[in-house]
Amino acid sequence: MPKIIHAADVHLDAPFSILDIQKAQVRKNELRAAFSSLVLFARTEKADLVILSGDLFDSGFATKETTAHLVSQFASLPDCRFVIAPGNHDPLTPRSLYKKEVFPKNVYIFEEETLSCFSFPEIGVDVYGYAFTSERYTDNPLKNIPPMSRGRINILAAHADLGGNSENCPLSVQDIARSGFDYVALGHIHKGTDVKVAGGTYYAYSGCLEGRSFDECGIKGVIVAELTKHGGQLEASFSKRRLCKRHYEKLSADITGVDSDEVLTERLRSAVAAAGYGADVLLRLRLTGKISPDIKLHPSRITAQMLGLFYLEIEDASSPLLSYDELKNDISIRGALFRELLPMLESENEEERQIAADALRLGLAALDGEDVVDF
Ligand SMILES: [Mn+2]
Repeated sequence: MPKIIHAADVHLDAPFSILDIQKAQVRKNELRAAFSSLVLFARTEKADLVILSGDLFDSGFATKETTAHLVSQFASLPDCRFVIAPGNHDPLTPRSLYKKEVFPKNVYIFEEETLSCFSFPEIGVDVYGYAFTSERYTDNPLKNIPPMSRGRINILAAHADLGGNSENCPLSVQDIARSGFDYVALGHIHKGTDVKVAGGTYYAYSGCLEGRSFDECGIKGVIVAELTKHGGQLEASFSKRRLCKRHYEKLSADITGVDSDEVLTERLRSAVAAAGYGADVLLRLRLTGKISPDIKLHPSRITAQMLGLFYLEIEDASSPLLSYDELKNDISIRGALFRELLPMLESENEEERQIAADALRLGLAALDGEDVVDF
């Protein structure tokens, strides 16, 4: 039974612009390492075939180290076939890396916009596919499907936007249902999907190999497909495997009742632990809840290291705990201050709410005769 690994959207040499230079370099190396993990995984799983459904490179350029690494990785597993369908980030142009580099014999790259096929009779698999030849692809590659051999396992490697009205090869589920392929290995959408079935064709996005920003949260990896045919009848089993080194996540923590920076740190530590996040996580942490107006917290002083994370961004969306009704009806200058700030306190803009909350806290403290030196 042939074992097939489906991966996509590695985006080698992508920049990691939100991180500092050092961490960006770590992540760049990890992206390259994620590819090595894929090859190591293919080796240990004794995979017959690895399908890379587009955007292997982030752009038409890659460093010498990256391309050399890639070539040596492919060469290290000569018994495994690697099939590449260039996507919108790494289209097959005359100047592309796919043309400039010399890849080993076990690497098969689609070069045409129309469907073509790499046939592997020794494992009973035919892989169909096409290439983006520029950043745009608005044609439908499935409008002319060549006749397939029903006894073979027929796979389509497709960088495509399923259900999308886009310039990146829009395909519909109906296109897939009508296609007659056994499995459609999709790339382009970085959030992986479950394996679904339409008209007898299985299809899935593997998602990217390694998240690169908070738009790409969650565990990333590959799909392992074991497919076999008996008398033209398909038997299929699929599983997902984590391959990412680290993952991006978003989390909310209610900090109601917190009355000092120490308690805040503890509260956030427990929230992070409860979510099961550690040194492999880049976290965007949103603080919610109500904080007594006479307490000034400094969430920006909490570091990733303090919470045992690789990277941390804190977004403070907490609001002051106030008796709004009491202040609203307060006829003194305290009430006037509150009423003046109310539109800002209820603003959609988080920064504005925060400024108003600070202004109210300091204002009320000043009116109470307190020392209002802040920070
Ligand atoms: Mn992509």
